[in-house]
Amino acid sequence: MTERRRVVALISGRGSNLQAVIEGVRSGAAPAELVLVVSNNPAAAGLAHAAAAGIATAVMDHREYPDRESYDRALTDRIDAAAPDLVILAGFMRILGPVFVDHYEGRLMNIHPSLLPAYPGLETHARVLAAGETEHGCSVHFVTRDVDSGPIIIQARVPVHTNDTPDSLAARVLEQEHRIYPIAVRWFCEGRLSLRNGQVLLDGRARDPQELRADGVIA
Ligand code: NHR
Ligand code: GAR
Repeated sequence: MTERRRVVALISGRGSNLQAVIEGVRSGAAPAELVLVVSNNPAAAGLAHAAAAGIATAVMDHREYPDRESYDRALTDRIDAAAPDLVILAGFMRILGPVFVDHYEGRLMNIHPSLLPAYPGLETHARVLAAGETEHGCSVHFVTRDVDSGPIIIQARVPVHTNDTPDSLAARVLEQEHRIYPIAVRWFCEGRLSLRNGQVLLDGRARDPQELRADGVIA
C-alpha cells in the first residue's frame, strides 16, 4: 500500500471539481487524503461540500489583504501548516504570484476549461463559440508563473454543437473535467507523475501530445 498523500484544494465557487476529487479519493481510487480546502470567497458553495465530507476548511478573503503579495504569503503559510504533498486549484479564480508558484513548483496543479494552449484566461466557452471552433475541452496542467501555460498532464475533448450556448458547452466540458482531474490527482498520489525540467513525466516517460488528448481514459 502506498502511503496516502496529503492534498490541499483551493476553490472560489461551486466546487464541483473538488467534489469529483473527493469522490475519487473516497472510492479508494487515489491514495490521497484531502487535508484542507481553502476558498478566497466566503460564499463559495464548495466549502459546504468539503465540510460535509469532513474536510477542514478555511476562508482566506483576498479583499482583506493590502496587495497580492501579502495575500499569497498568508495563503502559503496557511497551506504549509497543513503539510501538503500536492496543492490543487479547483475553480480558483485568483492569479497567484511567483513567490507562491515557485514555492509549490511540481506539486501545484490546475484544471482549466479549454484545450490549452488554446484559450487561456477567463470566459473560454463564449470565446470558443465566437470563434466557430468545432472542438473544445479541458486540461489539467502543472501551474507555472505564466498563467495557464504550465506543462499539460492530461486533456479531454468534446465536440462543439452548432446550437450550443456557453452554458450548454460548459456543461459538456465540465463532465470531462470531473473525469480527468481525479485521474491526474491519482497519478500524482501514486507517485507516478512528476515535473522534471519543465516536462511532465508519467511512469518515467514524457507525455506524448497525442496521448495527452486521448478521449479514452489513460489509466
Ligand atoms: N496562477 C499562476 N501563476 N499560474 C496559473 O497557471 C494559474 C494561476 C492562478 C489561477 C487558474 C486559471 C484558470 O484555470 C489559475 C492558473 C483566474 C484568472 C484571473 O484572471 C486567470 C486564470 C485562472 C484563474 N483572475 C482575476 C485576477 O485578477 C480575477 C478574476 C475574478 O476574480 O473573477 O486574479 O483559468
Ligand atoms: C470549472 O469549469 C473550471 O475549469 C473553471 O471554473 C469552473 C469551476 O467549477 N476554472 C476556471 O475558469 C479557473 N479560472 P467548479 O467550482 O464547480 O469546480
